[in-house]
Amino acid sequence: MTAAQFRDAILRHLTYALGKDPEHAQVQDWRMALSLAVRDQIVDSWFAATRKSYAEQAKRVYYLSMEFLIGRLLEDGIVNLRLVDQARGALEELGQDYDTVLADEPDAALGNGGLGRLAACFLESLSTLGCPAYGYGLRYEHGLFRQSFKDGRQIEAPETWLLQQHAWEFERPEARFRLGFGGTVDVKGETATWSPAEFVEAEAYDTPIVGWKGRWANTLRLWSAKAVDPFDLDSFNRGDFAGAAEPEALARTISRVLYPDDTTGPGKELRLKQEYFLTASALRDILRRFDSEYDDLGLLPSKVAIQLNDTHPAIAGPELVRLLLDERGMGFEDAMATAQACLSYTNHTLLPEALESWGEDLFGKLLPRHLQIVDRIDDAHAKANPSRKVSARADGQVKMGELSFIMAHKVNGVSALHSGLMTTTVFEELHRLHPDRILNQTNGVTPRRWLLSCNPRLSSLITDTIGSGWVDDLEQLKGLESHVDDAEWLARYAAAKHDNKAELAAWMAETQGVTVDPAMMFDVQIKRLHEYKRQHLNILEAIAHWQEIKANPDVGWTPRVKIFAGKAAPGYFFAKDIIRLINDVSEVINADEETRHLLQVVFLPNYNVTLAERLIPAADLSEQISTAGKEASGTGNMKFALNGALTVGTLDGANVEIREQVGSENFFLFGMTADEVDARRAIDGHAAKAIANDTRLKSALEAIETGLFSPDEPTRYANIVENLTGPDYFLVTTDFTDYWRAQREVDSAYGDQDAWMRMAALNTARSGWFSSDRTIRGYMGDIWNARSLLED
Ligand code: NBG
Repeated sequence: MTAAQFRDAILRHLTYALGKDPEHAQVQDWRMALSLAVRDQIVDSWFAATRKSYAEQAKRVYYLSMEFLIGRLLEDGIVNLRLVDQARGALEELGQDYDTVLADEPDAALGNGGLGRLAACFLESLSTLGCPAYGYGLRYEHGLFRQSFKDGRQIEAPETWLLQQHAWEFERPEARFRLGFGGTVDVKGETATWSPAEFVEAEAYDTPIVGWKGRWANTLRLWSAKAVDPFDLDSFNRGDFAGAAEPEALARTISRVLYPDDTTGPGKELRLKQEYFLTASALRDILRRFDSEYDDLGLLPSKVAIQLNDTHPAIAGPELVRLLLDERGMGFEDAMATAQACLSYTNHTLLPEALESWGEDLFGKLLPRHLQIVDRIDDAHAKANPSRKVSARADGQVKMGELSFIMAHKVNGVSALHSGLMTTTVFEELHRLHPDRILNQTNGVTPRRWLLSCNPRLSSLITDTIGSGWVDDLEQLKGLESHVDDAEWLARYAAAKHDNKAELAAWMAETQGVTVDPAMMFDVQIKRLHEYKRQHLNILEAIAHWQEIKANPDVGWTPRVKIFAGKAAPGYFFAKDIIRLINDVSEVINADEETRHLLQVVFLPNYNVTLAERLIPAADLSEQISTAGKEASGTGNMKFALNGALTVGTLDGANVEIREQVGSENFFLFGMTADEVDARRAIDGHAAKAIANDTRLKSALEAIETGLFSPDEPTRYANIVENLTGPDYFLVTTDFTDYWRAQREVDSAYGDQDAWMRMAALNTARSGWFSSDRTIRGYMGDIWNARSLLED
């Protein structure tokens, strides 16, 4: 497609699909017209892929996830179809600025963090690899809240991405299922008839997800909740207008909001309803598609692979058994075996508070038949494993982790360390009973979005150097290694980084009113706020650093700017206090004329995928400083390394593998190991001991405690100080000393820019293994037994 053809397509859509006269079109009209022109191209490969999947009777992968953090899709589509030059040229001819038009797209924040973004990277890799697959999720009207700051405090506003038009979804009014909740169960022998008390309808919205070079496109199918009878005419006729609208409002609640929490189960009825709504709609859709092709349910496991993204869709086990047993006439044993052969489960966290469980009263009230089936599953498992102590039903709770494990033929962790810890902690006993079930699939990120598209400067240097094969064979980046000692090449690498930093600095000046010098080290920590991720360790070190600069101004400090971004769950008050503390510290430090050329702190509001795409290419230092054993994997850590930021990090999650890949000499390691953490926590008064041994830590804590950063309210951070000087469960104080040491090593390394850039380039060259293409190949081979339908 030429730029001229593209221009004509844009004009046609603007005029006839959107009904806008080019004379009066606004930026969103151009964005929509461009999107529709791009979408046309995607639809062609989408249909071809679907036809081929049917023609070959291929096995399909179904990825069930409560979150898909897809972000913007327009640039993704343009880049994957390799239409960047044409799109740019076409818009130019039409008098429009390409970047402005792209920036108008809403960022679809249908996820909280890593788990949701991983699901989005996986969809893109599944399409790139030509593996027939569907993502199933919920079409939240309101994604993750919009964050702003008032006096340093986090303010949450509802996110309204659907108010801005976008072109990516196709509503499918014909793809509807009626789902029930509550009611009664009439048991007859093995089977039962469930008569729900309440019904809601699930309607599908399809978004095509196109892979690299547009060779394949899979579907993301998101369900929206609708009332069975949207409007109560009787109430309306009585003049009760609110009552008339009530059925619709109630039903819609189910897909209205994303739970703003990625590590704690809110334990609410609505959340369980959402989980069942997603899972039950997906399973009906899967069986409907299966029925259209086959009439032998015995074939199900060879045609259908269902991946449970964490325990949120764990109700899939009992629901699939119920459908096979009560509605399809299969015996219980066969139904359970068939379901197990189709299902597999990914665990994303070891934090005990995040392992879902539901009170049996709530569970039985909403899903009475499922509770009976959970019991049968659990009994069957107990009978087959008479020595077992663990159970999917304990203390009046339905335990979704155990249930998922029992109902899956494979269970995976998301980094080598995490998968190992699963076998010795949460799933120790189940692992002993089923030693072949747990395996590891280390996370990955799609190089199309997280290098090619977000970092055009570095991408074109790479392509100039080794050709473009790296885009879908990321290990080819190894070919850069032989260039890192070529001064001229390294200067080009450094120039790309510098220009990315200058661009970010200009953006920060323009949109945030913050001035930073791109020559300073850009030290970045971006992720959800959580005590285990230890943003407070980072800010404590910043305070100590500032105090030390003031005490010794002339020792040749390396100038740095610490950049933070991330949201705290609205009910997680400690995390919100950390945000406020960082903002307060930032205000004081940035106002200090003596030091501001050496140290600045910036907290950027409303972290999302788009902001990550802006920050990561410009980062020098990547902060991956979680308490060892707590971060299951991390994926931001991979994006940073790929884009040439060096990591300061603990031996946690995928940091371990990153360090192995890039070389320990190109990674700043500090802190305790996961084993040492447990031993240290057992020591009485460990925090007090750590503080007594480190005068810098002591005085940084004192500065907070005495209200240096909150003079109008000196006790504002009493909670944080009490925690850190008392229980300090996440061992911030113990790791502080070594963190400080590592940071000073970072400083001196950064002082030698040639050596630093060489290390950065080696990080890029050696991060090829962290492509989500590699991860998805692992799932396809080890878990799904699925194959690519692309011909090479
Ligand atoms: C998160 C982990 C991350 C991991 C992502 C994706 C949850 C429950 N877990 O470490 O905290 O990278 O999952 O696997 O969101």
